[in-house]
Amino acid sequence: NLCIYSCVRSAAYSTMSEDKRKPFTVFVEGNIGSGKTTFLKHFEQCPNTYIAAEPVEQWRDLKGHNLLELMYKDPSRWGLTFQTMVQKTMLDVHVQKCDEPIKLMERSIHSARHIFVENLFQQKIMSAPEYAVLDSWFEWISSNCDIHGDLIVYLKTSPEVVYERMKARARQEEHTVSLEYLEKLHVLHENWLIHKTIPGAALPPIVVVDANQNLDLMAPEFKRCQNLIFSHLK
Ligand code: DGT
Repeated sequence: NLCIYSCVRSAAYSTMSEDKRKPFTVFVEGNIGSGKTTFLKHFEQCPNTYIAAEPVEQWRDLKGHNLLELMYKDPSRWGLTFQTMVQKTMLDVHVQKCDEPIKLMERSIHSARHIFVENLFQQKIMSAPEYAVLDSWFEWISSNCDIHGDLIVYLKTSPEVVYERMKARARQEEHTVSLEYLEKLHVLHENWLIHKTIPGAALPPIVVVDANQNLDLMAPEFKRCQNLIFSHLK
């Protein structure tokens, strides 16, 4: 039924005028190692769905420079440079033309701003002038570009669980990432998506998924989100 419904929806979508072609946009958010990639993989088989992976490879190789590595090695020197690149590449993903009625994004420009930039500033790793420059770009982008989301799927984890996962996957750049860092990112995610304490951050509806359990066992949870996302299609 879902499949027939999506085909009808897709046919209707393709006859819409260009300016009405706004896909139902979902941001998949959560701590490092929370399972965002696994979640998106689940949707690869779904019809009418465009999956936008996070542009990590662009951060690892910008004309031969590994900005992700530089940021982890010396965040006070490279934090602004890295976040500038993140903001630019995430904006690219937000405004990318999408011919499908559903668009799933791994993270968003919003988490870059409200989680990572915020953390660098709060920890006094990023200076106030650097923070102000990034923030003024973020404000300009918010007013002039469509970075709106219709739903956030929050893969909620405990820092200890993602710390173990991150160590197990052993991504080269992340070997210096501490449990303490993951705890700070966790608190920022909770403040943003659960306690909703960030002033001015307009939030779409949020689905919270318990992502602490083994990712292989999460198919039913992913299915629940899939049904919910498809049910939002008008
Ligand atoms: P997953 O599939 O949930 O395990 O997700 P990951 O860990 O592959 O992807 P993600 O987005 O949590 O992060 C990839 C790496 O990039 C990770 O080392 C954190 C880092 N990262 C992502 N976005 C930002 C950002 O805006 N600022 C900073 N400082 N780091 C970021």
